[in-house]
Amino acid sequence: MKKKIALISGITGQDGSYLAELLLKKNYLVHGIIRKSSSFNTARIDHLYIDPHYKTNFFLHYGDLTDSNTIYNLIAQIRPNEIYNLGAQSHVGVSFENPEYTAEVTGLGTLRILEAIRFLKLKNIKFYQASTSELFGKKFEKNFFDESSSFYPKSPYGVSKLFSHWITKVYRESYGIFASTGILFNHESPRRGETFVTRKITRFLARKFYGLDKKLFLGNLYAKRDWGHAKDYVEMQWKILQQKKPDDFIISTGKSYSVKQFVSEACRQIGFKIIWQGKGLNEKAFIVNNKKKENFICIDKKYFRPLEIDYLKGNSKKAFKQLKFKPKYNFQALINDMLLHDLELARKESLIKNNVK
Ligand code: NAP
Ligand code: G4F
Repeated sequence: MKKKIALISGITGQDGSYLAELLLKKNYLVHGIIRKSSSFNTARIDHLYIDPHYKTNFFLHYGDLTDSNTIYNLIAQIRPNEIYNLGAQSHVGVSFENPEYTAEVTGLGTLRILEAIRFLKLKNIKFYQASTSELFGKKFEKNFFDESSSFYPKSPYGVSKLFSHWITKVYRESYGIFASTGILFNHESPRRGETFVTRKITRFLARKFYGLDKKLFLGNLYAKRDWGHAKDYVEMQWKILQQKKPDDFIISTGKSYSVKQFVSEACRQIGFKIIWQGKGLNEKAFIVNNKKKENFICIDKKYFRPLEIDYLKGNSKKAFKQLKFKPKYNFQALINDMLLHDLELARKESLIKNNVK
């Protein structure tokens, strides 16, 4: 039987790497778009790479979502059955600093792919757009967000994603393209970028455990997020494209925790006894050891955003039913997976440091 061909933008990212693994296991030929960089940016997918001089199902191509010609040429040449558009400037905080670039990549990048599909008249192609809970921003009538909730993005990133979300629907309805979206709530993993808050916390705590770091500076401790595991969520990205009809799906756990709760749970798991003291910018966390208190977490206002989404909780009833979505990781198991990984990294780092001394 002919193998299915998938093209993934953002293959070097957290989700791209897990999705590539999943599709290879399902016997796909997997093509990924990577950006030229002066240093290697392929750490998350290096284990999948085989020199194309030998037999492989995994192929990488240089390209960029800002470069229409390359996107068009790659799609024309590869003729994929499924395209997963995961590429994005995906950091909400950074989008306030680089708004125009974020709109170019995270917004217009999607249009460039859809235009290529339209021009090439690739009728049987299926397109997945990585939409986000950052489309929502305001609690309206319910205390959760589902497929019928109103959008209210609160960052250049959120607005760029809203453009991508709607343009995907417009191309579906205007040209009959099989174009679907997954409105995914926050999902994390040991492969999460180190400037996102969860990984920043687990990486710091693990390094602290081995005496490699002293203090962590955070922003808003009271923002609440619905945190799932990336491994669970990429499976849904694939399932969304296996449906008979293109559609939009919320993917979330239905539980919401604050950043502060994430810190407290991670400390509990690693064995740090902590107390919180103070308020606002003076709020601090201390490790308590034999009646001694060591301050190890402080607030730095530079990590606050000009505008913040205070609360996110999803309702994935539709995905539970239609996609048979059943997340394997809850909040505690997610933190455990991240901590175990980061403890091992820190252990190796401390061995190297001590051997060098
Ligand atoms: P990520 O780790 O930040 O990965 C982003 C990917 O996009 C990387 O491979 C990056 O390449 C690539 N990229 C950035 N700019 C590009 C450009 N100009 N042209 C081509 N590729 C470019 O993000 P993620 O967490 O895997 O998320 C995957 C997608 O889901 C993103 O679109 C994100 O916005 C969306 N999303 C994520 C979450 C979440 O909680 N993780 C939730 C909802 C939606 P480099 O490696 O070279 O930087
Ligand atoms: O980890 P974050 O940067 O993720 P955020 O902003 O929720 O965005 C992530 O999830 C979205 C889905 O909802 C994706 F679409 C997006 O691509 C990305 O993957 O921040 C989480 C919360 C925020 O409220 C932030 O203000 O943590 C708060 N926070 C507090 N201190 C911090 C920090 N965020 C970061 N990055 N760094 C801090 O020191």
